[in-house]
Amino acid sequence: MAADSNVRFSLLQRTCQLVVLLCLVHISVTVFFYVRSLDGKPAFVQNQQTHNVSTQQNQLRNPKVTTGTEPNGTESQKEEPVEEKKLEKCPETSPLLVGPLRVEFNTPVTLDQIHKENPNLQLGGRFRPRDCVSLMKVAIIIPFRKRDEHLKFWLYYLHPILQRQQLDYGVYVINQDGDQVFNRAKLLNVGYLEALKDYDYECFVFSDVDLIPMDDHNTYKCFSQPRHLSVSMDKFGFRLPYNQYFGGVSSMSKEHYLKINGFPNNYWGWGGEDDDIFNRLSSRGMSISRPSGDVGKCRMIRHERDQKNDPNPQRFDRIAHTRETMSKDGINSLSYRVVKKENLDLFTKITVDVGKP
Ligand SMILES: [Mn+2]
Repeated sequence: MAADSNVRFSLLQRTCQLVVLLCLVHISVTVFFYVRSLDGKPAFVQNQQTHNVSTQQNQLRNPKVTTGTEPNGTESQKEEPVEEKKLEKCPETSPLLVGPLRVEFNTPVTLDQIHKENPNLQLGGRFRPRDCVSLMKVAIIIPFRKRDEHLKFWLYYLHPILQRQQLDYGVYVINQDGDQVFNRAKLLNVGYLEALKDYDYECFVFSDVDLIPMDDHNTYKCFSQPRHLSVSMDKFGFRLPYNQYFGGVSSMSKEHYLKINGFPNNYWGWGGEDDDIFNRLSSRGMSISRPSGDVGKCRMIRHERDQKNDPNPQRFDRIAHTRETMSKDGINSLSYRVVKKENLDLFTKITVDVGKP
C-alpha cells in the first residue's frame, strides 16, 4: 500500500516538474520575441531627426555657404578644394523618409527648442540638402493671423519632414496686418510674389497653419498636375469631404499658377476661395493629383473660429462665376502693401496690408 502511494506521489511530482518546465520554456520564448520586437523598427516614428542621423551629420560636416555675401573673413584662408565637388541630383524618392508619424498637440513647443532641433536651417526658414541637388525649389506659403501657437506646432513638425524630403525650400508666413476681415486667397497671392523676390522658386505649396501631415511620404513638392495634399484630414474622419475639395494643403508649379491667373482676391471671410481655385484649374483643363488616402492623412489642430473670419455669405455666388471673373481677378489685379518683412530663424514673416472688402 505504502509503496503504491509512493509511486503515485513521484508520478505527481514529475508531472508538476514537467508543467513548470513547460511554463519556463513558454516564458522565455515570449521574452525572446518581445526583446526582438523592441530592436525592430517601431510602427510610428517620433517627429525629430533621430533617424538617419549619419546623413544629417554628414550634411553638417560639409557646411557650404551659399549666399555670396557672407562677410566672414574666411576667404583669405585657404579652403580645401573639396568644396567645389559637383553634387549629384537627389533621388526621386528621398532615402531619408521614415513613413507614418505620430502627431499630437498636447505638449507645447518653443521656437527656441525647434531652432535647436533643426541646426541645418538658414535664416528665414530656408534649407537645401548638402549632399545632393534638390529636385525642386519649393516656397511654402502660409496665410496667417494671430495663430502663433499653431505656427509653432507647424514648424516643429514640418521642418524635419521637409528636410527629410530633401527639398530646397523656404517657409513664408504671410501675416495679414490689422483687424479687417481675413482674406486667405489674397494672402496666398502675396506669398507667391514675395517668395519669388527671394529666390527662383519653381513650386509653391499653400498650407493652412493648422494642418500637419502624418506621413512624410506625402512630399511637399509639385507634380505634373496641381496637387491636393491634405486628402484625409482627421477633421473629416480621414476622408475627402467632396471630390472637388482643394482646401488645406495644395501645391502648384509656377506654370500651373500662372495658367489660372493666380487666386481670387475678393473672397473675404471664411470659405469658397478653395472651390474658386478648383474651378480655375478645371476651367484651364488641369486635373487634381492626390496622394493615397493613407499617405495623405493629416491632423488639424482643433480651434474655435477666428474673429473676423466669419463664413462669407457671397461665396456661393462668387464660385458660380469663376470662369467669367478669373481673367480679371487674380495675380494680374493684386494690390497690397508690405508693412514688414522679417527673416526669422525658422521662417520668413511678411506682414502685409491687403485692404478691406
Ligand atoms: Mn483650421
